[in-house]
Amino acid sequence: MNFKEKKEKLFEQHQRLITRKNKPLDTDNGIFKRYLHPILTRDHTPLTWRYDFDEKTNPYLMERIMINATLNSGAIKWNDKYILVVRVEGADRKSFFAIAESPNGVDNFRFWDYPITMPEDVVPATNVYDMRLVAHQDGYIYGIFCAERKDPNVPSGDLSSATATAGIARTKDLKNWERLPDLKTKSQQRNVVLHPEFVDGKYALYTRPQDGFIDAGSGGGICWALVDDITNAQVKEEKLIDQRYYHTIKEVKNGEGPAPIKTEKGWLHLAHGVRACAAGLRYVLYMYMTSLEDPSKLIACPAGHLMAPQGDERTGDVSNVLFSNGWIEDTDGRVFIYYASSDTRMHVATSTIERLVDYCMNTPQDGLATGKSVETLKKQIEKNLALLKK
Ligand code: M1P
Repeated sequence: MNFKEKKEKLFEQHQRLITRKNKPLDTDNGIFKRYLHPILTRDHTPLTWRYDFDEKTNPYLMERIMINATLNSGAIKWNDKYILVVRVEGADRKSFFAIAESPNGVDNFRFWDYPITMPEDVVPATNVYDMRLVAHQDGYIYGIFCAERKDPNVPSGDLSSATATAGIARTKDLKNWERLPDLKTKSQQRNVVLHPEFVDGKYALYTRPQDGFIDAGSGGGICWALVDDITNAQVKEEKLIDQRYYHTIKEVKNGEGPAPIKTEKGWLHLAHGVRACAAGLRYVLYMYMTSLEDPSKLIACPAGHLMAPQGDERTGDVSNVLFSNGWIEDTDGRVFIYYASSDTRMHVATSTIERLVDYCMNTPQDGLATGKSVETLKKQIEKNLALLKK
């Protein structure tokens, strides 16, 4: 094949992949539906990012800039399009943000020509990732993300100690981003999320205080903090709202997913929980609800996970991980849950507000001990056997 033929073949294959129709899987647990294909993989990224199409400088038509993964994406419905701000990770291990849009939320995701140019804070970050997109009451769309830097306080030979801070940026058109100063907090922070409404006239944040870059340690869980000024955001006090417990899916760590969705019954939250096992850390998705009157007050916490890695989702760069930082509530009540598997690729699952609220309010809580779990199970069996005998 000559250069021209090879190039045409590449474009044909790419077009076939990005226009592939997706369909819900047959399995249905009544809560959500998974889909057959991942919605974004590294192969979905534009060929113009990866290849130099000049035969003189690239006679072998090599991939000059390789992409490693497309993962943890923020989401928003904007101008009738389902928009993801994707964490794209290059082969060089640097993540950056790029927008992919779809006409229907489940397939035909296409990247915009250029990635986002994110302005730096005073100290430039080595890496940025996991943006949560929030259309705030103040009229801006905010993107809060993790800004990672080499820890300046370790000996020069230590090349793996890092610091995690919440980077804050805002936009009106998703193209031009204004970077605000990073969030100032006592501890390191990842998984910081902006609440979409003012609370007592202040900006409200979900935080996840950490003892170090990886270790959530004494942080306790997902917290809540009010901030006077988002252009110079400072957390003075954090209130624990979703606590971690021994021998649960969130024993080691948890973190807020996307910004919560407001429903008639309360704020609907999606989060990730982490536990340790012989295979390493296991990340699953779980839900909880907080009160409309006081969004920092827990009103429903179904036991266990909503979604755990399944089938091909189990393996990837960081295996046994589901992570979500984006979902979209549609005008007809459908909810598109965007999640990444094993830090490698993006998927969608669909549900509705009604189903997710029902799941949160009517799934038994975790009794935190095996005896309690058996009691809960027996009650359901007893009820069913009586019903089935009629
Ligand atoms: O590798 C799994 C996830 O680990 C981190 O999440 P957390 O801070 O909750 O441990 C993040 O680096 C995330 O991007 C990653 O998916």
